Amino acid sequence: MTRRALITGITGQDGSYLAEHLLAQGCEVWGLVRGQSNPRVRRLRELLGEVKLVRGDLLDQGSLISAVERVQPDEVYNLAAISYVPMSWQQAELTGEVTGLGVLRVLEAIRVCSGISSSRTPGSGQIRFYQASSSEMFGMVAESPQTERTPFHPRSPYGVAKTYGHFLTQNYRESYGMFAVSGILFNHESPRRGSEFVTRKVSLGVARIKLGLERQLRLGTLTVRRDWGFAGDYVRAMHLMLTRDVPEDVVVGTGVTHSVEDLVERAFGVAGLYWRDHVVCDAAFVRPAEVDQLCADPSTAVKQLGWEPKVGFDELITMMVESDLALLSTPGARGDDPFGHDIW
Ligand code: NDP
Ligand code: GDR
Repeated sequence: MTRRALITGITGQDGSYLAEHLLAQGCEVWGLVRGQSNPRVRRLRELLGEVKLVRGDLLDQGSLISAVERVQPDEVYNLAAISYVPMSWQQAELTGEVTGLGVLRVLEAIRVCSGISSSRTPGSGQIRFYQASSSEMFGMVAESPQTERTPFHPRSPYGVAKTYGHFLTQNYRESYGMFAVSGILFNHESPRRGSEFVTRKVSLGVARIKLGLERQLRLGTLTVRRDWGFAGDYVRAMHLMLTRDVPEDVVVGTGVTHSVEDLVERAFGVAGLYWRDHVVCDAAFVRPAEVDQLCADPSTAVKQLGWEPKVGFDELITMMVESDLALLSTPGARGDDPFGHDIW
C-alpha cells in the first residue's frame, strides 16, 4: 500500500529534497504550509507539482490536529523551525514557540489523532515521527567528534529550543511508546539553501563579485569550523530512520570539518578569484556566543542505516558557486525582487 508522509517545513531547503526523495520512493507526499499568500508555496508548486498541500502553523495546535486528521499520515517529518541561529537572539521567544514548543504541538496532534491516552501504551500508534534535531545542541563541545552520547551545551536560543524538542521527542517515545526519533544533523547545504546561511551567502557573494555586481563580501568569524554536507544526502538518512524496527536517535554528518576560511578560499577559487582581495570581516556578523567547532562521528548512521554521504565538501561548494553563477547570469535574474536570489 502507498505510504503517506506529512512534512512540516516543506517550503524550506530540506523539505524540497525530502519531498523529492519520498516521491521517488513511491510515497504520497503532503506538505504543511502556513500563511495566507506564502511566496515560497508558488515556488514549491513549480518545483514539485505532485506534493499535496495542507494548511497549518506550528504556533496553532488546532491547525496541526486538523492537518493530521485530514492527511492520515503513516509518517510525519517535523522540519519546520525558525532555523537561522542569529535570529534566535533577536526573536528568542518566537524561536522557543516555533522551534521548541512547535515540536510539542506536532507530537500532541499525532497522539490525539492516534487515540493514544495519557498512559503509556507500548508500541501504540501507527504514525512514525521524525524530529529535525541539530548539531547546535552540542554547542560548546564536550568531546570531538560528537556522537549520540555526547552531552549537550547549546550556545543560542535556537540550540536551546532544539534541545527541548529533542528531549521531548525522546520523552514521547518513552512515555507513550510512540515511534518518535530525532536525527541529529550537522550543517547541510545546497543551491536551495537560504542566502542568510554562510555557504549560500558566500556562493552568491562570489557570483556577484565575478559578474561585477559587487566588490566585497562582508562576513563574521572565519575561524569557526563546521562539518558541511549536501542536503540531498541527508534527507535519505531521515527516511531511513523511519524504516527501522527500533526507534533510535542518530547523528548524521560527514566526519570531516572545515573552517569558514576554507569555505571562502574554495568558493572564490572556483570562480578564479582570490578571497583576500574581497572578503571583509564585519563585527555585525559576529555572534554573542559562538559554536567554535563541530565534527560528526557518523558511525551509527553508517552501521545501522547503511547511510553514507555521496557529495564531499569540494564538490558541494563547486556545485553551489556554479549554480549561483548560472542563476545570476540568467537574463532577468538580477532584478529587484529581494527574494529573487535567496529562495529557490
Ligand atoms: P529552512 O529555514 O530552509 O526551512 C524552515 C521551514 O520552517 C520553512 O519551510 C518555513 O516555512 C517553516 N516554518 C517556519 N515557521 C513555521 C511555523 N510557525 N509553522 C510552520 N512552518 C514554519 O530550514 P532547513 O530546511 O535548512 O532545515 C530543516 C529543519 O532541519 C529545521 O528544523 C532546521 O532547524 C533543522 N536543521 C537544519 C540543518 C541544516 O544544516 N540545514 C541542520 C540541522 C537541523 P515558511 O516558508 O512558511 O517560512
Ligand atoms: P549555523 O549556520 O549557525 O551553523 O546553523 P550558518 O551558515 O549560519 O553559520 C555557520 C558558521 O559560519 C559563521 N559565519 C557566518 N554565518 C553567517 N550566517 N553569516 C556570516 O556572515 C558569517 N560569517 C561567519 C557563523 O558564525 C557560524 O559559526 C545552521 C542552520 O541550518 C541551523 O538551523 C542548523 O541547526 C545548523 O546549521 C546545524
